[in-house]
Amino acid sequence: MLIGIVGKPSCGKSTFFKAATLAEVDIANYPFTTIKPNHAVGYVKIPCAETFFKVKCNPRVGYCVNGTRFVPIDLLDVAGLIPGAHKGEGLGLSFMNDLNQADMLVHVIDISGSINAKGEPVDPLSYDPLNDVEFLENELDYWYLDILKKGWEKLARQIQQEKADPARVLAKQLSGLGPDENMLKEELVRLKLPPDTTHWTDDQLLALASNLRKRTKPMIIAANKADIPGAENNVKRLKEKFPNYTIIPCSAEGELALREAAKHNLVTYMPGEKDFTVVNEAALNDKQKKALAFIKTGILEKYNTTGVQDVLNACVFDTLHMIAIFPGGINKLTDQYGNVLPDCFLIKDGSTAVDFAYKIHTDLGNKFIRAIDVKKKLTVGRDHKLKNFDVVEIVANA
Ligand SMILES: Nc1nc2c(ncn2[C@@H]2O[C@H](COP(=O)(O)OP(=O)(O)OP(=O)(O)O)[C@@H](O)[C@H]2O)c(=O)[nH]1
Ligand SMILES: [Mg+2]
Repeated sequence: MLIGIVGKPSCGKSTFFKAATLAEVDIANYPFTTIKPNHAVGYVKIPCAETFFKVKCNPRVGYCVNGTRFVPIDLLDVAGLIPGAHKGEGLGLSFMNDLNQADMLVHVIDISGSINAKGEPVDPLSYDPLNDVEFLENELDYWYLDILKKGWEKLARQIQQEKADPARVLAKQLSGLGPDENMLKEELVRLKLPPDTTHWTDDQLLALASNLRKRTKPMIIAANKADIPGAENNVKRLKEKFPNYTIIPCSAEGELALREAAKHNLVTYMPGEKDFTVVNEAALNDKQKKALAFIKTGILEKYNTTGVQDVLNACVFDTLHMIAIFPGGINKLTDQYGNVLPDCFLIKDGSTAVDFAYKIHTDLGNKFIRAIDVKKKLTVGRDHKLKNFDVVEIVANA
C-alpha cells in the first residue's frame, strides 16, 4: 500500500515523512527543498494478537512494543505544488506521475498560515490556509486531465471510426492511475457525456478527470504546524468549511523531535501516544528540556497526540477501509523458523477467508479447503468474512 504526501512547498511534507519513517531527508524553510521523491516505510499502529494468546511475537517486518504492533506501509514524499503548476508554475506537474501508483494522498497544509501561496515564509497567521484546499484539488485534477488528454483528439476520432467503447479505451489510457472500465462507465453516465467523443468539451474532460481523481486518490488533510500559537482557530475554521474531509491537526516537527529523542534514549515515547517519559533528566540540555516542555503543553495537552500516527491510521483503516489479519495456526502460532506471529497483512474490509488465502499465496487460494478462526477456535468456510485483527489459519490441499 502506497500513501502519497502532497501539499505546497514548506508546508512540512518532508518533516511529516521523516517523523513517520525516520528516513534521512532534507528539511528546510525555503520552497522546493524536495525535488526528487523520497520513498520509505511508515507504520500503522494496531493491537497485536500476541496479547490475546499471551505470547511474545517476532515480526518479520515492522515491530511490536508491549502488545502494540506497527505494520509497514509505503510512504512517498514529493516536491511541492503551487497554484498554476499545471501551467508550469514552480516545478510544474510532471513530478506528480511519481504518485500514479498511490492508493491515496495526505494533503499537508501549513495551518499556521506562515507560508504564502507560492510556498514562501510569511508571518504566522498572515496567510489564510483555507485557500490551500481548493487550489491543491484543482492542480490534482489537472494532473489527471493531462494524462487523459494525451493524444485525445486522435483517440476521440478513432473511437468514433472504430465504434469502440470509450470506457474501455479510456481505462487503458488511464491505467497507470487506477480507474477500471466499470468506474469509467459509471462516470461517463454520471456526467451524461454524449456518445460522440469528438464533441466532448474541455470542461467535460476536466469534470471527468476530477471525478476519477477523487475516486482513485482519496485524500485526507493533515493540518500541520498546529503547534504554532493561534493555529487552533484555523483548524476549527478548516473543519467548519470542509466538513466532508477527514482533518487531523498535526505537529510533524513535534513528532519528529519525540521520535529522535526516543531513538537516542532520552525519552520513552510510542508514536501516537498522548505522553512521553523523560528517561534521564540530567542527560538533557536546556534547549532539549524547553522543547520537550513545549511539546507537552503546546501539542499533547492541546491536541492529545502529535497527529502523525493518527493520520496514517485514518488513511488505512477509515479511508481505505482495510483490516489487519494475522496468519496463525490453531496448534502453533510460529512459522518454520520458530517466529511467533511473524506476519500481519492489510487487506480490504469485506475480504473473505479465501481472499486472505490468495493474498498470502495464489497456490494457497487455489488449494483452499477451509479456514480456522484461531481466536475463536472455529472452522469457517471460504466465504466467511474476516474481521479486523482476526488470526486465521488456512487449511489447503497438499
Ligand atoms: N512549527 C512547525 N514547523 C514545522 C512543522 N513541520 C515542518 N515545519 C518546518 O517547516 C519548514 C518546511 O518543512 P519541510 O518538511 O522541508 O517542508 P516541505 O513541505 O517538505 O517543503 P518542500 O520540500 O520545499 O516542498 C521547516 O523549517 C520545518 O522545520 C511543524 O509541525 N511545526
Ligand atoms: Mg520536502
